[in-house]
Parts: sequence; structure tokens; C-alpha cells
Amino acid sequence: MLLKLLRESLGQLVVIINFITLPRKMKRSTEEQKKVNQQASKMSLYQFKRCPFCVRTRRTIHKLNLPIELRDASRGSAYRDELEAEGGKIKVPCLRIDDNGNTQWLYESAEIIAFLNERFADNTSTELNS
Ligand SMILES: N[C@@H](CCC(=O)N[C@@H](CS)C(=O)NCC(=O)O)C(=O)O
Repeated sequence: MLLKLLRESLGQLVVIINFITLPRKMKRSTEEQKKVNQQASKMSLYQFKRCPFCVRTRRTIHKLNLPIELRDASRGSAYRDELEAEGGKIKVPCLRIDDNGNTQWLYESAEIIAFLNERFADNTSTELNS
């Protein structure tokens, strides 16, 4: 009970600090941003609001200026069931990538961040198939 309260308070503190210290969004040409938006529309992040690994991943998404849909996977949500049934386990953050009829579930914040940086950080985004 006390531990849960402490964990939730710490989580809330992380959210507040994150909000205050949000990095600047990357700027792209209109044309380039349009391409990036199109690719980002194939991705969604299953996450919890107060999970520090999710906060870290959302910071990268914010910095890279990616309109990736955030899906709350907390207890009782439909997205939680979907994550478990299709992704294989309940662990957040998890990036879902729907590409050309295939769905990939990428777990581990460090891997998600590396993937997004590799694909979007240099302003010359690589196309997904389709
Ligand atoms: N090494 C993982 C750790 C992720 C992690 O521990 N996530 C916790 C939330 S903070 C989780 O998904 N727990 C499962 C649950 O609460 O049901 C990462 O960096 O993504």
C-alpha cells in the first residue's frame, strides 16, 4: 500500500519533471514532415503515463516530432488485452509497427529509442515498405 503510493508519487514527479524539461521538437521541411507523419501513422506506442521507461520513450518521440499514437495499456483497458494477446506480454513501452500487412511489436525502451533515432533523427527518413 505504502509502496504503491510511493511508486505512484515518484511516477507523477517524473511526469512533471519531464513536462518542465521537454526537449525542443525537431524541425523539418513541410515535405519531409509529411513523409515522416505518414510513416508515424503506422506506429503506436503502448504505454503507461507514469512509467519512467515510457516517459523516456515519449521524450524521444516528442524530440523527433513524431505523431505516434499513444495507447494507454493500464489495467482494465482494451489496449492492455491487445498488447498481451498480439504482442505476447504485458510490458511497456511497446512500439507497434504496422507495415504492409505485417505487425511488429518492439519491446524495450532502449530498443525503441534506437529504432526511432535510426529511422528519424537525421531528417532523411527511410521509407517503410508500401
Ligand atoms: N527494460 C524495460 C522495462 C520496462 C518495465 O519494467 N515496464 C513496466 C512498467 S514501468 C511494466 O511494463 N510492467 C508490467 C506491468 O506493470 O504490468 C524497458 O526499458 O522498457
